[in-house]
Amino acid sequence: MADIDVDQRTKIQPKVERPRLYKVILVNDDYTPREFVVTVLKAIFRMNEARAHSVMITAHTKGSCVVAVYTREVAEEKATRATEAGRRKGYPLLFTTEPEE
Ligand code: TYC
Repeated sequence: MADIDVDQRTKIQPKVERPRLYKVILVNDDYTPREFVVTVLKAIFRMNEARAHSVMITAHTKGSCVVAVYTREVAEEKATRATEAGRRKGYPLLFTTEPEE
């Protein structure tokens, strides 16, 4: 067991990378009712009415808006659930994800 002479006082500190985070982005369209967008933001992203309304209006006026930032799995799961909520009602509502810089 004494093959390798390792100095026990030398602590190797491997660099621990933080998991990359992903933005969920709300994309504007001309058909989904504003109130429905607000309802989805409240239900899936746990926003209050004022915050959900503000995010919806930003997407409406600028074309898109960052909703929140999560680990990749959570971001993709929430974006998919939110997009499907619109699809079930026949709306083209779209949430996408993209990695943070
Ligand atoms: N533009 C839509 C309308 O005027 C409302 C809307 C806002 C839709 C934001 C999608 O991401 C969106 N009814």
